[in-house]
Amino acid sequence: MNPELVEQITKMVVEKLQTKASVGGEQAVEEAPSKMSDEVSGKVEVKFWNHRTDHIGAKCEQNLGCIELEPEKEIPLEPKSPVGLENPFNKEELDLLISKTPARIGVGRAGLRPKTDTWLKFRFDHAAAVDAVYGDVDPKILENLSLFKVNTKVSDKEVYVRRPDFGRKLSDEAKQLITQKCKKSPTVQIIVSDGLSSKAVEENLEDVYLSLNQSLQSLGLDVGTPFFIEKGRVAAMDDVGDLLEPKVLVYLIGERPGLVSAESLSAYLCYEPRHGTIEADRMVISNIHKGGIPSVEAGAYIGTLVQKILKYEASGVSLVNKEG
Ligand code: B12
Repeated sequence: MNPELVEQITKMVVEKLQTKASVGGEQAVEEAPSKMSDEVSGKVEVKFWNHRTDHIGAKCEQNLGCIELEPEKEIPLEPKSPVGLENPFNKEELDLLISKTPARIGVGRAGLRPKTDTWLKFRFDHAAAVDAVYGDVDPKILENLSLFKVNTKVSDKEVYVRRPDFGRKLSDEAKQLITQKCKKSPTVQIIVSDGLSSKAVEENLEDVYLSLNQSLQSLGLDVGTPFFIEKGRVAAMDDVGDLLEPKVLVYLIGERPGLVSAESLSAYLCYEPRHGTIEADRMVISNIHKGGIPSVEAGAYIGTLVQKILKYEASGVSLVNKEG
């Protein structure tokens, strides 16, 4: 996306979240970026799935870095996929259910089998998921963002899939390179990994990264030297924490593809990650993709979350406990 547009949107989201924080107290920073108007977002399609209208306004379950949804004016009654049932018992109810989920419901069947359309769509989505896991990130994207590349202890994708523990450890060469090239003890360290979807990185990284940086800059935070970890797992952040000792680490990583999206990115955050950090002290903003949280808004939002983590000197469950 064009950098000026990214800047404009980032500024708006950060300002909005901060205004809400000053008006509504601490809780407001947790709110998700809302729908941007079409004039501002240009071609950005902002669409949040709003499955649980009854939970609107409530805090997320366990508060683990969840994003709250803003109330939608009206529930779209248009079905997201054509109803495959010829004579549904209650068509209105079925349309309503379908409008609330991207899951494959109401697709009908032909005898005992799925219909051809349904089956082909399933095969297509499954192939996209496999490609996302086994593909590599286009090196041009890393070049554009000046990210140097390091490896984990994983040799190839088969090993990556079978041995998550290898993906959680940096190789010895990686440790050397990171120590040589990166600024020590930054306030914020950003790292990126293909994780379980290189497609997620290709589709979303540039926008998330740009708006995250702008958001951190506008908050006056000092950012370290970013880099890319090939075939990394979330807990590889602990090795990076030991080496660089950042206050907050933001880890942008491809999510395990589902049959709804194969290009979904997550941002895992942690205050002072170190070897031995417990999972409960990490937090995640997931579902960053064009059918979920749009990348530019996600980047801006992550910046404000970093600010909150710094304020409480805690992340994940510890942050929730400190917030009270
Ligand atoms: C696989 C998965 C799991 C697996 C992880 C198994 C493993 N060792 O790989 C299991 C079943 C254990 C799991 C558990 C939980 N999960 Co989960 N999980 C996922 C899923 C489907 C994919 C994650 C992924 O691709 N990660 C990237 C790869 C590369 O990471 P990895 O290094 O291989 O594995 C690590 C991460 O997956 C991480 N992780 C997984 N879930 C969660 C949740 C949170 C809050 C955190 C901080 C980390 C985390 O833990 C793994 C070990 O370090 C996502 C869906 C999504 N759209 O992202 C939900 C998702 C991330 N999980 C979620 C939740 C709520 C949980 C639980 C809190 C559920 C619970 N009530 O116990 C726990 C917390 C686990 C934790 N580590 O703290 C939510 C988070 C919502 C949010 N925005 O906060 C998601 C988005 C699902 C959803 N839509 O509700 N999860």
